[in-house]
Parts: sequence; structure tokens; C-alpha cells
Amino acid sequence: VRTQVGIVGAGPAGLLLSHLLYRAGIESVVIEARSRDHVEQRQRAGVLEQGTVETLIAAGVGERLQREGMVHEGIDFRFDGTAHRIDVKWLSGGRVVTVYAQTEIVRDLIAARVGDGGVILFASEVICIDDIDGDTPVIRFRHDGSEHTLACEYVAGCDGFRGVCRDAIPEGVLTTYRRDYPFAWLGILAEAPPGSHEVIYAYHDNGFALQSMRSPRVSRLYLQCPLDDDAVDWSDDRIWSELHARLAADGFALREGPITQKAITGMRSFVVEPMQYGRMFLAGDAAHIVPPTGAKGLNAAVGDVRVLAAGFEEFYRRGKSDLLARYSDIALRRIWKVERFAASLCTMLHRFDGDDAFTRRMQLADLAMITSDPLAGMIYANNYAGLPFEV
Ligand code: RFL
Ligand code: PHB
Repeated sequence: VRTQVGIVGAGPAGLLLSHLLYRAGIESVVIEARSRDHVEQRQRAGVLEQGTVETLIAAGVGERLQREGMVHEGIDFRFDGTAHRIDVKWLSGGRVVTVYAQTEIVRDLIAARVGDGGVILFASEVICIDDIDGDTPVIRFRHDGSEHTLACEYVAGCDGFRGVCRDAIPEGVLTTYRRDYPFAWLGILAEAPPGSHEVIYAYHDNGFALQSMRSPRVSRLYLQCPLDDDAVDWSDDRIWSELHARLAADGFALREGPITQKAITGMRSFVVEPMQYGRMFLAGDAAHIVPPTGAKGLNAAVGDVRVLAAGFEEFYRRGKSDLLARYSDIALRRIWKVERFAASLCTMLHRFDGDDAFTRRMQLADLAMITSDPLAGMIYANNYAGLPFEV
């Protein structure tokens, strides 16, 4: 089997890339380790930047997103037991974010690819990629117990943080930048209406808490917890009691309901440079990770894919490889700003073991600046609603 662009991974990055290439008349095959069901069920991101929404609509996959997505014009920071709303729309010059689950985007993109006759090989685990610095890289994968190969002109490594594409790049080429945080998030889904329209970011002495949503009837909530905690140690009662304590504010009533999912996720900041080598391009979590505090991971993946798809289009339509050659430079300029935003929010909002009273006061002063000084608020709102795309 042969194709023009072999794509490893059917997460948002790989699926959107395949869809954009199809619209530009470029062939691709997506190879995904997990089943379609698994990929469509996996609970992850929820907050979409305005530019992500516009990208999906322009690509013809925004119909359900426009119908079901929940538009948010502000967010709510909680500290000192008080709610402080930031008017993101006003401070960012009219831009908003939309709450629409990553699982829904993945479903929409898979339906579009399948509807257009696209090839997504599910339950096919890529083992290695040969010859990425030759003319015809070969992707080796396992399906139903036997080994197969896909020869391609280019490979897009969209296989997430734990994928294999990054490791196919020869040693010594990549420089890694990383910071691991000494805590985790316990994330839950609950069949309960969110207690407030806004997404809530709460700073509390017991640790950070976040209230988001998946629909008017389903809440998505997170609690900072120790890195080595196990989700089974968190009974429903313990979860609700911590959420009540950390999210408390005048006039706010957290709504309880059956908890349908619990999972713990560690947090890190991570970037590799460059994001390309030979005929391999890395996009999304395969190249960079942000702590989830800024809600940026999926949005960052979309930013990469815009540049990469435009690069392939310029190459296959007009025979110019200029944009492809500059892919990593262009993508990284935006990524480092996104990394800065996510790391600074993470540091401002969490409780770190051994924090002294001075550090806690500094965090509170940062929060006071963002929520009361319009200039600080504008910088925050511009980042939250999404930085501009170069391509
Ligand atoms: P994905 O989604 O991880 O997809 C990679 C795909 O590659 C497959 N794969 C392989 N396939 C074949 N062979 C192999 N050897 C393979 N190895 C891996 C995997 O099965 C998978 O299907 O990466 P992608 O496409 O780059 O997308 C990135 C986003 O998923 C991620 O950044 C976000 O979910 C991060 N994130 C958030 N981002 C936001 O923009 N807004 C948010 O509100 C937000 N909240 C979150 C988040 C991530 C979270 N977790 C669980 C890490 C909240 C949480 C709790
Ligand atoms: C979510 O809705 O899952 C979500 C919202 C905001 C974040 C992270 C995750 O910062």
C-alpha cells in the first residue's frame, strides 16, 4: 500500500490534517492504535479558542459544533472565597471561547473522513518508521496479529505524547525542554447541571479546582491532588466535599449528581525542537505538551495542523517546499507563547508542596492583577481566546 502522506494517530491533530489534505486533493492514510470506539469515547479537552472554531467551520466540520457548542464570553476566577469574572469578550476585542468536547470533534472528523471515503486504519499499532531521511519512508504497523507496511512520500507524526514517531528521529537531532509538575488532576464527569454558566478556576488552600461542562446537564470537574493518588481512593463523598470547599463563593451552589467517570492525570510542560526531520513532521502532543490549566493542548494541535496542511498544499499544488521547510519555525513561534501562558497559569493557581507564605501572596497578587487591572486582563483574555495564527 502507498499514499502521499502517512498519518500516525487519529486524535484531533491527525484527523484534522487528513481532512484538510483531502479538501486540498492530497491523499492520506491514518493509522490508529486504538479502536474507533475507544478514540470516540476518550474524555479530554473541552474549551475551544475562537480560531479553532473558525478553522473547523471553514473546513466544513463545524455544523454540530455551531449547534451544540456553548459560547462563553467570560470566565470566573475564585480566590479569597469570592468570584471575580473576567469579561474575555470585551477585553479581547470581541473574541469568545466555545465549550465543545474533544470527543465530539473527534466524532465529527471521523464521520467526515469516513463519509468522504477516507482511509482510517483503527486497531493498527505503528511499531516503527523506516527511512525518514530517504525518499520513501515506510510505516510498519501491526493489525490483527500480523505486520503490514505503508510506503509514503511524507509522514505526519500525530501520535501524541506517548507515540513512536518522535523516537524515529535520529538521536541528537531533537532538543527537549520539559518541566514536570509535582501534582496531578483528578477529573470527573457528573450527571449534574453546572452550578454556573462560566468555567470556574478556583484558587484554594486545599489546592486548585475547576468547574467546566459538557452539556447543560453534564458537569466536568477537576481537583488538584497528589501525583501518586489513585482514583479509587477518591470516594464520591470525598470528591463532592472537596469541590464544595474549593469552589465556594457567595451565591454559588455546586450541583451534585452521579459521577460517571474518574481519572487522574499528571501534568507537564514539554517541547521538542525542531518539529521536523527529513520527511517526518510532528504535530500536536507528539511535539509539545502543556499543563491543562490554560485549556490549550487541542488548540495548539490545531495551530500546528493549519501550518502543516498549508505546507503540503503549497508543495503538492504548486511544487514549492518553502512553507514545509519552515513548518517547525512557524509552529514553534506560536507554541512557545502558548507554553508560557499555560505554565504561568499553572504556577499561579496551584498549591506547591512547601510553598512559603510569600509565594502564596505573590499568587494572590497575580490573580488580583488579572481580575482588576484591564491591561493585565487584556493580556490574559487575548491568550485565553487564542493568539493569532501566522498561517
Ligand atoms: P492525541 O489526542 O493524544 O492523539 C494521538 C493519537 O495517536 C494514537 N497513537 C498511535 N497510533 C498508532 N500507533 C502508535 N504507536 C500510536 N501511539 C499513539 C493514540 O491512540 C491517539 O489516538 O494527540 P493530538 O491529536 O495531538 O491531540 C492533542 C489533544 O488530545 C490534547 O492536547 C488535549 O486533550 C489536551 N487537553 C486540553 N486541550 C485543550 O485545548 N483544551 C482543554 O480544555 C484541554 N483539557 C486536555 C484537557 C488533556 C487532558 N488529559 C487527559 C491529558 C484536559 C485533560 C484532563
Ligand atoms: C474542560 O472542559 O475539560 C477543561 C476546561 C478548562 C481547562 C481544562 C479543561 O483549563
